[in-house]
Amino acid sequence: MSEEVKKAVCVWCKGECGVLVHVKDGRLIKAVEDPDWPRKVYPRTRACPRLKAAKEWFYHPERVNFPLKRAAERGENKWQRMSWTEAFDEIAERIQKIKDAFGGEAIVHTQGTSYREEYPLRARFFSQLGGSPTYAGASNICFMPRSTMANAIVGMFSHYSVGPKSKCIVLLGAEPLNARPINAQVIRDAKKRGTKLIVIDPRFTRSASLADTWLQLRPGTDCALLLGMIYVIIEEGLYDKDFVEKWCHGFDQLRKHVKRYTPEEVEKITLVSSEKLREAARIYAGNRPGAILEGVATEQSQNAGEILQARWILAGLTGNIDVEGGEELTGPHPTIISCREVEPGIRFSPEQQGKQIASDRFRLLSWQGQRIITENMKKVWGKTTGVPSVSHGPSMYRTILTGKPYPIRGVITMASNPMVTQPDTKLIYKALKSLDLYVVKDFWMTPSAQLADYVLPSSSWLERPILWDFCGYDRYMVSGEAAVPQTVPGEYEHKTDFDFWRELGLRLGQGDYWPWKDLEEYYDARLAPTGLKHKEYVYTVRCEHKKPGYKKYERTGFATPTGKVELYSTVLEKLDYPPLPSFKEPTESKVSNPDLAREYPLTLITGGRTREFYHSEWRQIDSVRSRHPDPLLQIHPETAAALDISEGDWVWIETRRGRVRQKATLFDGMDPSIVHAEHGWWLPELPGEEPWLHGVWEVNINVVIDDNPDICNSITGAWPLKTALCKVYKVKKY
Ligand SMILES: Nc1nc2c(c(=O)[nH]1)N[C@H]1C(S)=C(S)[C@@H](COP(=O)(O)OP(=O)(O)OC[C@H]3O[C@@H](n4cnc5c(=O)[nH]c(N)nc54)[C@H](O)[C@@H]3O)O[C@H]1N2
Ligand SMILES: Nc1nc2c(c(=O)[nH]1)N[C@H]1C(S)=C(S)[C@@H](COP(=O)(O)OP(=O)(O)OC[C@H]3O[C@@H](n4cnc5c(=O)[nH]c(N)nc54)[C@H](O)[C@@H]3O)O[C@H]1N2
Ligand code: SF4
Ligand SMILES: [Mo]
Repeated sequence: MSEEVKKAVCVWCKGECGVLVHVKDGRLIKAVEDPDWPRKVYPRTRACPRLKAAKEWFYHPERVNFPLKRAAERGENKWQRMSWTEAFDEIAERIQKIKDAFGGEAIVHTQGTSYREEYPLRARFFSQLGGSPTYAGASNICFMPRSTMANAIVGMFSHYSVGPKSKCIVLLGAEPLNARPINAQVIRDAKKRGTKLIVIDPRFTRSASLADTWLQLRPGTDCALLLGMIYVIIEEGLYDKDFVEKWCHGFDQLRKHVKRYTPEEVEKITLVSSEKLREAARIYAGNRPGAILEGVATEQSQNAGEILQARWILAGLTGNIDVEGGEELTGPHPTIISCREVEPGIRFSPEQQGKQIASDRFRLLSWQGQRIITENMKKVWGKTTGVPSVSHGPSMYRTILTGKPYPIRGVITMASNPMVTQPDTKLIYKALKSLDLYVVKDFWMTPSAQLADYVLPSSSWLERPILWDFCGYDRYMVSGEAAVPQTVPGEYEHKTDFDFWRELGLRLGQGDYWPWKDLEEYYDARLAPTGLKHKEYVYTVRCEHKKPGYKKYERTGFATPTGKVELYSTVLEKLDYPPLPSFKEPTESKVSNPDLAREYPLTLITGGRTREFYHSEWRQIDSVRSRHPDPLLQIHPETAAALDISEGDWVWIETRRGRVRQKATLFDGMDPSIVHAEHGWWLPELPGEEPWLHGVWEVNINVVIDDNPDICNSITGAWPLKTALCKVYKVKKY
């Protein structure tokens, strides 16, 4: 047969690039940039190392192609092939056994990054199981805090909504030039038009090199910095008086509250000079409309909730909300049934819902906060995006170990790799090893999969249709850019995640809840209100972005309890949190713990994105790995010299929790007291059996990071990934 070329959208990272997939005789030949794709990204799609490696990835000899069952003790890396029917039957039986002995909540789920579109299907499975509302993963530190806080303060969310009208962009703990190819292009274009760019980052990033002003703050002090900006904007009268008067709730309380955050006081905390802070506040308030693009550093902080709250207060004060080029608010898609809407967490009985781990403690993202937000949203938008509630991973792993408040005996891990991406790896390891049942569905034998009883092969985006609706937010859904057909017929025994939940559900008496026989039928059902089938949708709607209009609040009010932008948050107050944000010093810093800092004098930031890897993925793909063979620790040349460390030396990074090694690379774009380690590292080339577990104890920075619930942000549950105290020294012999 001749070669076929199919249009698709790559979802291997946040580029969402239009691609052409070449297929011959049912085999993938290559995937390349689609020259007709209307939206450009930076770096260009054609330069993407992952896309170039598509075939290498797809047919890699180490890919898991058949269901596997453990054939020896856990961690011995001995496996036996089995059929899917056997796998489903056995797993369903073991789930039933756990449920009978300990209750449905004794089986939980760990989930991964947000681009796996079908993950809300787990809610369907678990609610019908009479099971656990506990799903843990990255959600407390990635995307959910920012979207939920936006929902709480302004009643909807705006995500990277800058455009030709934007006069100012603030990058707050974000580095889109590495992490977000779509937004990187938008920012470069804006810069060319003369848009002001403020970058708030302890490191001199690629974006910082484009900035009009770079605020080089001390890690973990964003909240103080933003409160300082709020102070300046209020005291210098730079705020939008009309908007504040008509549309903001709690201005007087805010004004009083920020009195203590004078630029001079804030300088002492953040180490950003008071002049620079004033300048930044004036640029931001004086160049409207503008938007703040918050990155993951805001969420991976012990001050996460307060930082995000302050960020929205700034947007409210300046009247930047729901204006073109500012923070454009988007509602739920008016017609399409979003992936979350179709899986209402509400199906859990209140009694089961109450069993969500740590939902009493970290209340904003748990069912408690989501309930308030959902009600608000419905009032204004008529429906909700179906906000899912998020459980607290660190608390969940501790529950596995203690059996308190109830036993958890089974875990299903899908599209995540907790042994690499979740902190306190030693604790995760103990917890996973102690289970009665551990199931992992992935493409690879990851360090997490090595601890499983069953490892199940998965279909990649090339082998399954996709309807990527970005959690139901209109902006993304209208674009329709990620409605993709299956482009390569599945080979071996890869199955979609949809099939996994459905087949398991069918065996556990959930027949009524799985009416669609495959993913495509499921998408057809969700697209039904548009009158289009998934197949038609793919080719009809391609990367169009219909704007939902501006200043919609003038008609409807904001979807908050007061109908206004809540500078003073009644939602947080209802959840028993302070209604106004305050700065708290990180628990590991020279200021809060000088004794510890004597032994561990450096501040460790982790996880700045690299252009090659996506979290723990791609380490086994030679063409990608050869571009970035080792994990890198950025260290200031002066610090390195004092420690006799040279470029390329292997160094130990030690915290009070242990040590791992990475290779030193000298970088003078940060304070000498800071080092920056890459995350996501394991070494697939090392043996999978214990004690190696593919090098996870050697190079995975999360081995030395803490996520004790006692130090997590009380509002969002965030664990600190950017502020640990460490010391660094040369590896003597390796
Ligand atoms: N290639 C690639 N792309 C990715 C990913 C990937 O793994 N690889 N991951 C994806 C995912 S899931 C996410 S969440 C996004 C993340 O994307 P971004 O949010 O843009 O995250 P980073 O690129 O890590 O940039 C975070 C920046 O915060 C800075 N920082 C560290 N500590 C602090 C602090 O205390 N305050 C402030 N203000 N800044 C600080 C760091 O120096 C870093 O430059 O990337 C996505 N895109
Ligand atoms: N120290 C530190 N740790 C961090 C971060 C940091 O900045 N610093 N960042 C955090 C952030 S923001 C995030 S989002 C998390 C990410 O945490 P994870 O989501 O756990 O990370 P990934 O490495 O992306 O793991 C995804 C796994 O799922 C597999 N997979 C991919 N697609 C699919 C699919 O469609 N189906 C199935 N079944 N499997 C699939 C991949 O092969 C991979 O093994 O990491 C967090 N961890
Ligand atoms: S991996 Fe990311 S940048 Fe590369 S083609 Fe896919 S979506 Fe685009
Ligand atoms: Mo993330």
